[in-house]
Order: sequence, then C-alpha cells, then structure tokens
Amino acid sequence: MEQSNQNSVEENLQKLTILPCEVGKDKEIKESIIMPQAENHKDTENRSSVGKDSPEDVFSEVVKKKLVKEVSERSVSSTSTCSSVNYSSQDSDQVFSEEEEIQPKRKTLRKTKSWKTFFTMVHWSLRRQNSWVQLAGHEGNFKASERGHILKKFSPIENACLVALMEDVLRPYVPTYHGLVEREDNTYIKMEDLLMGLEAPSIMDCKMGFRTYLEDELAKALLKPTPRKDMYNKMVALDPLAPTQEEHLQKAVTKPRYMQWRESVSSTAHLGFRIEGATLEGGPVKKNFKKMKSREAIMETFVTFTKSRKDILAAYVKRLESMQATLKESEFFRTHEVIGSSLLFVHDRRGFSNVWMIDFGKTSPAPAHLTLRHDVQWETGNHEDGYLLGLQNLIDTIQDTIQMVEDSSEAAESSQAEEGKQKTEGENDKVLLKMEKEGRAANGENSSIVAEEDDALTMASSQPGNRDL
Ligand code: I3P
Repeated sequence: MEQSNQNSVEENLQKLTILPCEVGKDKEIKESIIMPQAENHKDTENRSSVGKDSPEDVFSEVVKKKLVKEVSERSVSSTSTCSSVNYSSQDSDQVFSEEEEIQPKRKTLRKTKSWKTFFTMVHWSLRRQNSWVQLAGHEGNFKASERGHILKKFSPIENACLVALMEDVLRPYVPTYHGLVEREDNTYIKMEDLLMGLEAPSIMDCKMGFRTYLEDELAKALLKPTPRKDMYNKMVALDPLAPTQEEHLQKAVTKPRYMQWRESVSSTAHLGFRIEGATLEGGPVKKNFKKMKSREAIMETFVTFTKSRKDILAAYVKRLESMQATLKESEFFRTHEVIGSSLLFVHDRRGFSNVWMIDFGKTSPAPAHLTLRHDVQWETGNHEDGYLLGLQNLIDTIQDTIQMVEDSSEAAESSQAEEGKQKTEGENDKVLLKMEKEGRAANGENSSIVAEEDDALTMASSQPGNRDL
C-alpha cells in the first residue's frame, strides 16, 4: 500500500454519515424556458442503457430569439477564460479571491458546486416522489423538475459548456441540455436526470485531471493571496501536521495551497483522478475518500461498489474506452481546459450501467492560440489538465480490478473444491471406520472402546491434513 494511514474501504463505509436533508414542498411554478434544446442529434443508441422519458418543450420563435440573445449575453465568450466572465458575481466560479467569512450570503449563492451538488441531485432524484432533499450549505442549487429532468443553478461557464457540447461529438457522454428556466427569480439549467429509470442505483463520482484549479485562479491567488480559515480547518481535520508553522499561527491557508495539498493526499497528483463520493444501491452518500491514494484502495472500492460484478466492471471499461476515442476527436475537448469535471458511474442491480461526463462549472476555453492535448503534464502556461492520462489510469485500474475479481473467484473456487475433496475423503473415512466398528461389534469387542474411536474420528476428519489418521 502506498499510504500507511489509508482507510480501508470497510472503514470508509462505516464512517459514513448521512447528510442532513431538507424536505420541502415542490411548488408548481410555470417555467419560462429561455434556451431551446438542441434536439437534432441522433445519438440515442450511444447514450444510455436506461430508458428516458423527456417531455418536449414548446416555445415560440419570438420568445426563443429574445431569450437566446439573453443567454448569449450571459455566457462566456469563446475566447474568454473563467476570469473574464463579467456576469453576476454571485454565480461566478472565481473563488480564489473570495473569503467565505466575509461574504457568507454571496458565498451561498455564488456558484453551483461540483460533486457535492451532484450528490444533492442524487439524493433528490432517489426520493423524487414528494420530497426535496438538500445537502447542508448548498441550499438553492437544485430544484425539482418534471420526470426525466433536473434543474441546476445557473452558472454561465457550465451553461456555455453544455450549449457547446450539444453540438460536439461528446454529446452522447454528457447529460442532455434542455435550456434555461426561471423560477422564483433564479435561473436554472435544465438537464437530463441521469438516474432516470434506474432501480436503487449505485453511483460513484470520480474527479478527473491532475489539476483541480484553473491557471487563472492560481495567478489571481498569487497576486492577491486570500487566507481561508475554513480550508485550514478542513486540512487540520484530515491531518493536524499538514499546515506549516506559519499556517498554524494564521489558522488559515490559501485556496491553491489547500487544493494542491488535497491533490497530493489523494490519487489526483499521481493518477490524475480521484474518487470523490459514492452511494451503494440507493443508500447514503459516502464521501470520506479524501485520503484514498493508492491504486489498491481504489480497486477495492470498485470491488465493493460493483459487488464484484465483472459484467458491470467490463461495461464501465467499454464505455470509458469509447469515451476516450471520442474525446480525441472532440473540438470542444481540444479547446477547453477541463478542470474539476467528474465522471459519474451509475449502475443498478439489474445490470444497467453507464458513465457520464458531468460538472463543467470550471471548464473554460483555453487561450485561442492553444490546442490542448490533455495527455501531457501541466506546466504553467500550457493549460494542460492531464485528463487523458487520468482516464487511461482509470481504465487500467478498472481492468486490474476485473483481473483481481477473477483471481479471487478462482482462488475461492479452488478452496471450495479442496474443501469438498476433504469432506468427501472424511466421509469415506467415516464409512470405513463405521464398517470396521460394526465388524468388531459383530466380533463381540468392547463397545466403550468403539465409542472413543468414534470421537477421535470426528476430530480427525474435521482437520485438514489429518485425513489419513
Ligand atoms: C473543496 C473542493 C472543491 C472546491 C472547494 C473546496 O474542498 O476542492 O472542488 O470547489 O472550494 O473547498 P473539499 O473537497 O476538501 O471540501 P471548486 O472546485 O469549485 O473550486 P470552495 O470552498 O472555494 O468552493
């Protein structure tokens, strides 16, 4: 194992806490759709193994034109990066210069989080009948929608990505975008519910890439470092020895420092992906994977997650390989720095499975003069994220997991066969001794001696290696 204090998968499962949820009424509010769906792609056979039931949205040309204009005004320009977005700061993904304690309200509304909000969606989706379930601290990021759809709080960056992805070869690998809707003075992105049709789904979120912050964010943080007490507290909670003396004195760390430390204690820094959270068969969200670093621990997690099902593991590999081939063809991928985006693994007991690319809140257009490769290491200025390196490592890890499952089932089979053989030989011994005993009794020998021999036989036949006694 690469890490001595690595929690075992079992420990991770046990330490699980059910996150507080907020159950409220899903008010019926008329949606005002302000972005048309891109419907012209015939990608259904590529998309999902689960059924979908997405109602059509109808809107007039006039409304469409007006609202498309509105959306394009809000969206990032194709040459801009995260930092150049000048839309409402409360939804911005610019985070390095903001301090939670100074602007708590703004912080709450500021953006949709990546995997944390996704798990909000998961919880909500699982209990979609009557209730609204929300993770603490992230209220307002999701809203209920009609069956087959979810509403995620508007982020101009994510919206621009989804719009572009609907026209890209990657479309079959991302949730279908259904435009924007307004509810209670807030704007939401309406998208496909990826859990639709699944029965008690198992879900895992893997954050991709070797880097979890944008180059722009780093540059800003270097210009104007902002100490974060919340991040210091999270750091100390995981490892009291991690902060430097100065950080201990300040009781604060900068965000890049925290993010880089998170990368180094998890598998991000050396494998280019990390497990962020998971649920098993509709159970509670487990998210204590922060120190999961070694390949072995990740493999064990995949074994637990799939309950050793080789068919599901193999389907995951197949989907990831086709995604990998498509990524290499994608114009969107060539032109975007993909940071903080996740792969979402979903399967259910019936064996339906899929993997999706999700969370584009920090995926930003690279500078126009750059064509990104995604399979080289990051150096300041090259904007590379290492996504393809991480994806290859992930595929290899799942393939090794399949091998591990095969090896352990072969080992189990041969130990069962050995046990069976021992049992049969023991039974034969018993029969032989019984026959001998009956022969002796028939010859009038002492019955108490025969009984003692019976006990010895029972012990001997139950101990491997003593069969010949
Ligand atoms: C968070 C995680 C998120 C990051 C968030 C961190 O740390 O790294 O990816 O949000 O920054 O606090 P952890 O997983 O340890 O809780 P972004 O990816 O959106 O930057 P934030 O607190 O500034 O939102």
